[in-house]
Amino acid sequence: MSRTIGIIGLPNVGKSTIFNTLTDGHAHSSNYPFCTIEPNIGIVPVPDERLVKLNHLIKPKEVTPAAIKFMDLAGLIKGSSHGEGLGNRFLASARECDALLHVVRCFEDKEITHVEKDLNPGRDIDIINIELCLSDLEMAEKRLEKVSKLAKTGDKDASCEVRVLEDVREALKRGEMIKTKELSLPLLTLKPIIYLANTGEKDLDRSKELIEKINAKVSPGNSVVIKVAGKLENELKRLSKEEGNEFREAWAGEKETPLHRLVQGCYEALNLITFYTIAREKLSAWPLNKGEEMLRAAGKVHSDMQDGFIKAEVINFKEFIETGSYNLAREKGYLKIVGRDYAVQDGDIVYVHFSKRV
Ligand SMILES: Nc1nc2c(ncn2[C@@H]2O[C@H](COP(=O)(O)OP(=O)(O)OP(=O)(O)O)[C@@H](O)[C@H]2O)c(=O)[nH]1
Ligand SMILES: [Mg+2]
Repeated sequence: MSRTIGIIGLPNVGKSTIFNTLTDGHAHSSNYPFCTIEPNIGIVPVPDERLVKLNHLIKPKEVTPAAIKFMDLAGLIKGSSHGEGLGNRFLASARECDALLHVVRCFEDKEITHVEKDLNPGRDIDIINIELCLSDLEMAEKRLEKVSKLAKTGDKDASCEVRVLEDVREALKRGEMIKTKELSLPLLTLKPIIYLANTGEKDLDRSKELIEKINAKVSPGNSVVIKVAGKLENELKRLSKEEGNEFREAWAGEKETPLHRLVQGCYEALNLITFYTIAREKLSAWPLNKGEEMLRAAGKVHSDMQDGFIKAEVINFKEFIETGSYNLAREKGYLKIVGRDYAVQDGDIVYVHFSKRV
């Protein structure tokens, strides 16, 4: 199952431009606030060097990389949480996402309208975060009203939820992003956020200065900040992949594509690892939450594997590559037989034994 990343930010900050860079898509992008109305959706394969190496070694008939889904949403403005602009529709789509990619304008261009007039990434972030908080506050209050009634009838679970919701309400009123894991509400402020500085194509020093402003805003350990020169990246698509990579490295000292860096950021923010399966000449990569057990991993591949799980064979990518073949790795004692509770590690190559129920 691919994870969905919702692209949010003020109007005209380059969300659709970034979406097109990431997905090779053709979302409409222009100097016109609220240019995007309906969400654009793009599913892209996750760049994965380990998968490339495994493919070289094993030469399967088919290779299936993990996928990630990007949703390019309408711009948010002050008051969106109360229905200004395209507010409510946008917020409903954002709630469906696993993480939010918050695009912040860091490019100077007198020709492109800034809805808040001047370039100020810190202020822009605050505007969006306040809207997220206000929208969540409305949701939390509605829920609180409902569970409070239940709590009055003596329902213990409802009483606990009331206490959690009251704390959440106070935090949201202070404009804080929520970090409690005890709620099942799809709060926007609970979602991991990746900040993307959409930097200009001209002045690198000025871009650095603006990115510093974003770094100062986000709490360390909580969010990931990456920078992408959106317009420039779209222009690089006209070059060959190699030429584009050379240009990017010479210009910004970056070896990896924006998609590559962003996916790394998303995996970090969502706490994801990758495991691999090789079965019936098919090599596949799968995302999994860090710490999840083998039984869950088996279920991601097929529900039959979960229901009839017996045991799994595991070799880690590093050991597989070191020996160069499954059989040699097995001879060297790298193959482990594990049970359903084994915590799957990043890079594990997994073969599940299961009995088919009839
Ligand atoms: N100079 C410059 N212009 C950019 C950059 N990124 C985007 N633009 C321009 O800014 C305008 C708005 O870009 P979009 O990608 O449509 O912005 P958006 O955030 O999707 O806008 P809405 O959908 O209206 O909310 C377009 O004319 C882009 O070409 C950039 O890095 N540099
Ligand atoms: Mg747009």
